[in-house]
Amino acid sequence: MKGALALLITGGTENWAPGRWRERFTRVCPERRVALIPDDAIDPVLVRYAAVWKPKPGALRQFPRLEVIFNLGAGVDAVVADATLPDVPLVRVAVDDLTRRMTEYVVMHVLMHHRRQGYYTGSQHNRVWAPKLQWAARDLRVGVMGLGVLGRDAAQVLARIGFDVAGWSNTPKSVPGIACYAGPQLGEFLARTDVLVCLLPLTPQTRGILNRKTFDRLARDGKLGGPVIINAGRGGLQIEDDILGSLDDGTLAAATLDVFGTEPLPADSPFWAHPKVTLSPHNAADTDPDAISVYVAEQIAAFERGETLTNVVDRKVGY
Ligand code: NDP
Ligand code: OXD
Repeated sequence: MKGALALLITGGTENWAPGRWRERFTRVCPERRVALIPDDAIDPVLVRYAAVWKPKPGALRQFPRLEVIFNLGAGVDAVVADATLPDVPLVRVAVDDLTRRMTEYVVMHVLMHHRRQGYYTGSQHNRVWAPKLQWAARDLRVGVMGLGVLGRDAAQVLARIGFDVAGWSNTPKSVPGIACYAGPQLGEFLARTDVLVCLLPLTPQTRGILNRKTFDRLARDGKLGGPVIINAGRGGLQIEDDILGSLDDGTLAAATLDVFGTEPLPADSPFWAHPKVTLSPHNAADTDPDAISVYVAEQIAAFERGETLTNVVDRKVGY
């Protein structure tokens, strides 16, 4: 029997129901023991691989012969925050299935702002036939923070639709059709942005980057009557009081938020009923057990053949 795979999944949502993941992994790894921790009893010495989503801090220390940790999502902030994380390669998710789901979300919300769908939904509700002048996609400047696996695809699809798209990353990039900015060019990037899409990872450098100072630097001469933000990265990237204050004083015209500092979003959060906020419950891009279990099984098989793991996280930079 090959090295065992331990699943440590804390989710609390339908998508992260642990039994669902155990069923998929058992199917795609027929030659190895798959144990859902803590439900299934297993000798910890047999465990060589762990597939995790928000594991409890310290939980991976119980496996003395662990060789690889697979994070079942793209963002690893919750895992790298654990100072006791075993010093073995940490692999994150980067698969087409997840990328396409995120691009759908970003494109849908950019289009909703661009085509003023909130206004037309209100008009329908009030039985009002009052079309407004519609500008072209090329007249809207979209700026994507993070030109990684997800940001790059979303930026390219937005550009294909016709938007005037720029991206900002840590290191300089060249992406066809996208105006690329990096590091200290943040100010220039923000100054030409009407819709700011955030697809950054949460690291010590990016924490709180969606703050009032950032919003103040966005373009104010765009078609939407003020800049708009869309955050589908992590809640820790945003200063929530700054978003609310900026919406209320007109610094921001609207916000689409998929992620929050506290999730689930508390029932008394002002975001729920804010007229300028569109929100979703951290499901911009659901992690699909079918696609991801196959991705992990293939990586383990490659690793056991002596090949290099892909999408290994740089623990020093945190993504
Ligand atoms: P990647 O690691 O592929 O890309 C991250 C990008 O951010 C890179 O372009 C990187 O720059 C850039 N970046 C990182 N730090 C900085 C910085 N300090 N300044 C400027 N740019 C920076 O990640 P993914 O695209 O795969 O995922 C992005 C995030 O999306 C995840 O970390 C996760 O938090 C979130 N996510 C949210 C989901 C949801 O449902 N809401 C679902 C999936 C992911 P460089 O290329 O130069 O390194
Ligand atoms: C992820 C997520 O990081 O679902 O993959 O948030």
